Amino acid sequence: MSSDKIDQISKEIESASASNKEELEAYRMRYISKKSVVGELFAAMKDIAAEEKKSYGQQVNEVKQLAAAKFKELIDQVNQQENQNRGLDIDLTLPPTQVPLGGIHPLTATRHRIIEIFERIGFNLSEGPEIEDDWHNFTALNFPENHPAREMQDTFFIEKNPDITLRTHTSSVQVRVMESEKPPIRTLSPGRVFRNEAISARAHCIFHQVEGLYVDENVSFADLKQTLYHFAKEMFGQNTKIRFRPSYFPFTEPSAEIDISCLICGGEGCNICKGTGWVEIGGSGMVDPNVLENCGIDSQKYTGFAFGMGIERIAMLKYQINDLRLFTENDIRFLKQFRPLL
Ligand code: 2U9
Repeated sequence: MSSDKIDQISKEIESASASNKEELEAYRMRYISKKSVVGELFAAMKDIAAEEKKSYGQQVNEVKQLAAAKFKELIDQVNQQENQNRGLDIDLTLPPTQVPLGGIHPLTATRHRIIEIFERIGFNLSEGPEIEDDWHNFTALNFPENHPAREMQDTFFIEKNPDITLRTHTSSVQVRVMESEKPPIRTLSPGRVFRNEAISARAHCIFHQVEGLYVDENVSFADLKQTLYHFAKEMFGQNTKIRFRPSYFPFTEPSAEIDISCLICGGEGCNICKGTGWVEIGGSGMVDPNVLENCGIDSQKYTGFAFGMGIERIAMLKYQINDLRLFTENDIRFLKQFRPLL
């Protein structure tokens, strides 16, 4: 095999080109593969005279390296070319594909709005455990030993241990706040609560509450009324009216249920308010002195008001949702009716 032949192959390699995968493969077959012309140069080694073997071997190795370097260069060229071609397929004048945006869940939006309203008038947020003991969920809150709310049909107990429950309200969080802080206390506790109820359009065994507590010297029922009136107007509109109906809760005395004027008919009477012109939004009252004392607060010096609302109930009124189960079914047709994140 002559040097001329080697030179000729080198020149061929130097001037080789490829503009697609097929030409690249043809190059590989001709100059890289075992059966390539370079392969043949190696095979011819056996016929080379002993004294020339070294120099011949060097030349052939150089051709081999040249072929490999050129191959790499051609691969890069072809890849680049293909990317450019792909780029040309894109019509830049087309409108972009819409990426569907998620929305804020109506319960989250309602919780945020409630918190925002109370934070602006000086309430802070407090959180506590969902698994509670009897003291924080019932006893400190003045529930009598045989109160029906303690019974199995209303409360979930952990492994039949009557001392450990899933909290039935977030008042337990506020007991913890009073035990660890001194008045003035102005706190809001939103959270998940659990009751042993059958699931229907109007009830669920898991739902969400916001409870508020204000304890200081000279806190009065008038403060409670004004605070909740302010909340109702901010949440449901400035024309909203509010009324209090006497009620009973073990933890407040006196106690009252809170109604607002019906959002749908403005008080005229419709099927949402069952003709009364009023809809209930929660309960409230002055914190029972026993509860203050149970939490280590001097009931001679301090008074307090408290209130509680179901977040589902507020969201149902606000967005006119008529079935509680919609909140947890994750039906996209329901969820996408709510404001997107943007
Ligand atoms: C402490 C003392 C008292 C919170 C209150 C209510 C009245 C009430 C219900 C509304 C609908 C719960 O979600 S619901 O079923 N809540 O009627 N809650 S007063 O009273 C407290 C809280 C904490 C230490």
